[in-house]
Amino acid sequence: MLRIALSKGRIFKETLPLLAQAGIKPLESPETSRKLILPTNQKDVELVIIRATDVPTYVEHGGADVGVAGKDVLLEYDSNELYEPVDLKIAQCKLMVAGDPNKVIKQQRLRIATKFVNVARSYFASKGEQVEIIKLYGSMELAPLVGMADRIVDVVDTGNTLRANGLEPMEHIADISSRLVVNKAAMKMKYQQVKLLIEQVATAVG
Ligand code: PRT
Ligand code: MG
Repeated sequence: MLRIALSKGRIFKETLPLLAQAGIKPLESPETSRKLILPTNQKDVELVIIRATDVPTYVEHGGADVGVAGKDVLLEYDSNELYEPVDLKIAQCKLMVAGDPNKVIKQQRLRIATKFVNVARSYFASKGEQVEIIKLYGSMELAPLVGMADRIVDVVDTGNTLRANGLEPMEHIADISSRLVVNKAAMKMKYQQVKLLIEQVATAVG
């Protein structure tokens, strides 16, 4: 059995055509099914549907053999135990520092609200800036509005969410796309199956 970890939403939608090119089609949709394990048309391939931020954890610990995760999630997870053989070029966005550039900042240290605490810490450290990191799990845009933070670090696509909340993209940290990730043991133990999947998916990406 080859188990593939995916998150619902944009990653699932954009991975589906790539899996189809590898001959893999789920028998149910995660949007309508309550099942966490979705069988596919190939009896030795199944999909597990989990939170985007849990994908590297499942793949590293063998809960899944392979998975699809955003580079933002992988940068934050920061593991040496995952292979990252294919850039799928899907779910593209940018990791950015954002804020209200017109707002006067009184604190000596910038207060940064983010769910990407490791990425934010190392980004500001690389600039030689001492900052205070405030960990959030979502809706980062709210933190500057209520005066809790001076900046956020978040993924930005169109920037509409920032603008709708009076914020602007200010500094570019990294270009983001989703990656195929592979468990190291699965790479050895299921070499033929994993190698074929990598090749077919890489071909589908073009
Ligand atoms: O939703 P959940 O908390 O479970 O996890 P998640 O938000 O990480 O999952 P999901 O499915 O929303 O995102 C999965 C991956 O998609 C992320 O890890 C990124 O790699 C990638 N991606 C691409 C994005 C976006 N584009 C994106 N626009 N992830 C999130 N967004 C957010 C953005 O932060 C903003 O809040 O979507 C909103 C709209 O963006 P704008 O800039 O177009 O307004
Ligand atoms: Mg989301």
